[in-house]
Amino acid sequence: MGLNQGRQGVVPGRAYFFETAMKIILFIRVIITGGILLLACLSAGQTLQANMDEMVLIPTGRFIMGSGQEDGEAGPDYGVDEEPRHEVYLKAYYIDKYEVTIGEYKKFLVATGGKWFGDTNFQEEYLPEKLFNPPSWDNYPVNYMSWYDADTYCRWKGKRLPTEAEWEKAARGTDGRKWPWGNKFDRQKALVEESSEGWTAPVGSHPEDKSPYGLYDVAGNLSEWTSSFYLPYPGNKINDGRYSENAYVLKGGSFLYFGKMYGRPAARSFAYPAYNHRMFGIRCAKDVH
Ligand SMILES: [Ca+2]
Repeated sequence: MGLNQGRQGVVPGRAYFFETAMKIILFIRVIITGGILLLACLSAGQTLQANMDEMVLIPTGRFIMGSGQEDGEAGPDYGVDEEPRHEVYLKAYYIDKYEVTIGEYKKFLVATGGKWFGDTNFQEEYLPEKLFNPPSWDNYPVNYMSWYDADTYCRWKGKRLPTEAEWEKAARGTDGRKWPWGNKFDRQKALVEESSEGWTAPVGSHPEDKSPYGLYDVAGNLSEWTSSFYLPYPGNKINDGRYSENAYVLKGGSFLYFGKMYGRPAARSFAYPAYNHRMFGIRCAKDVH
């Protein structure tokens, strides 16, 4: 009995020791794995945030701007205000790879004490708080931007709004293609009226809506303000009275615009600078020094 008792006393002791050791090892492994996962998540988040502010260098050179008979029939296939197709020479510049996000715009509001007013025409239906507060919206493009909002934001970033020509070259490349991906329209490649469910999408989430220079969401998501007045191109004789030095050109289609017509980088739309809309967003440019 004494021997058995002794053995019984020894065996449970070893089991307890090994069990405890295994628990400690398991605990350490859980801590290490959790730490690695946490670091990975933080790293991914930082990378995403850093990328949101990334710019692309557009090199010096000529590109084909506007539209002409090569693009079909004026009216049904392209706007008469896009005529004629013409070559434009631009010096090198930088332009944002993505539309400015809500997350990036929040930093501006915090730093300047500014307010985001949202859609002043539909305040009850589209409260800014509805879009602004949830962190999950941070990678969506900031919208309801007036020209003044867009211009002020870009200046605060040490940047500026692109000219219409700079925007079109960055979106279209140099070869005169109709859409960023080529000459055939495909509603699934971009967030445009034909493919959207009535709202914006996180920037860069339509990888095929990518320009030859690597800009995302140029055919869709939001239309973007430029620093150019809405005026006829040299050689365009058609004037329906809409041209104005009080209105600015917006470029690119949107989730509420028909992509087949307005998703083309050559397409032109315009608005007066104080007007904001849920289709209007920002992409900034910068000089090369
Ligand atoms: Ca866009």
